[in-house]
Amino acid sequence: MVPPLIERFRPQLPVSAETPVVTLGEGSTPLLRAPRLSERYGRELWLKWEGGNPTGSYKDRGMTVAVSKAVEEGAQAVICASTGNTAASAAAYAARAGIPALVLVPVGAVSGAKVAQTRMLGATVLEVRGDFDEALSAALELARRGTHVLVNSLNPYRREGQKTAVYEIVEELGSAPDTFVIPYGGGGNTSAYAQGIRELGLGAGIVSAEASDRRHTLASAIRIGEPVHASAVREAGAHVVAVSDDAIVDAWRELGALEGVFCEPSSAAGLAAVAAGSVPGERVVLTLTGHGLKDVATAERLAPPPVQCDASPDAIAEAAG
Ligand code: AN7
Repeated sequence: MVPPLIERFRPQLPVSAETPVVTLGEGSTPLLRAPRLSERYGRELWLKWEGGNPTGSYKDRGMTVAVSKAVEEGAQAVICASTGNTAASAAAYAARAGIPALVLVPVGAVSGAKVAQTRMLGATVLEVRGDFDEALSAALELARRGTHVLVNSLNPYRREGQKTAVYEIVEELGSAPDTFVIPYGGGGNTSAYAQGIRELGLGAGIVSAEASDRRHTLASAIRIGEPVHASAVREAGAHVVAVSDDAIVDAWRELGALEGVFCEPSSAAGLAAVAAGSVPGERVVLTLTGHGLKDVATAERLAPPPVQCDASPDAIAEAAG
């Protein structure tokens, strides 16, 4: 079994022998060569497949640290506002720790699969009449009242856990890539990658790919109007690239059909930035932040439809072209 993230990176994390390790076997995710995409875009592309985490997204890296520290510090419950993935991750790690999770999602704006996942994991899910930014403000205020520990990326332990993706990539490649490319929603992951790069003393750059229509993008995970970490993203020196929904969908299909990796639409924003010619560097790692099964409804809507035919070999051979 791969070691829990906290054990693998113990010296690099703010944990002690007293910290209870709340784990589901996160981290140590695949780093995949992308031969066909490399050919198409004329550089060496790698995919860091974060859909391989226990709840299907990179959030688990930060959540194992945030919930372990919350339990160490005596938390009775955790709270978050979420576009879906933080919700599922918080619910899973809270259940693992035996404490309740309160999850606020903007009503009607989150993938149904993520809400179902979060409900199955035993969290209390409140659909807030408002957008993500308003839900986050409410979560912050409730955390300030002291009843719940906030496990959004404003919790500094989240960044500590998430920076470990950079450690894994560099360890596996044997050196730093020229560029790390990640989607940009609130910017917590950009600031985590910047911290990893700083700690390892690397010269690598970051490209953060955001939706050009932040408030209405079909990539619901990054449907965030006001990124809370915008100033950290600026200070990190990340190169912010805006990509359209059409470009995201094209990139999303390419990742599936050309490399066999079914991610969620938001995760394809980085490849869309590559396709737009906005990513410098010869060796480039694209982090695919979440699994495609996280947003089945969008796949059902946009994937090539199946063709119906009779159950005879001739009819099937003909229909298959
Ligand atoms: C798949 O779950 O904000 O720039 O509440 O789920 O660190 O915000 C999710 C964000 C990229 C953006 N890819 O990362 C939430 C939430 C996926 C995501 C992002 C998210 P940040």
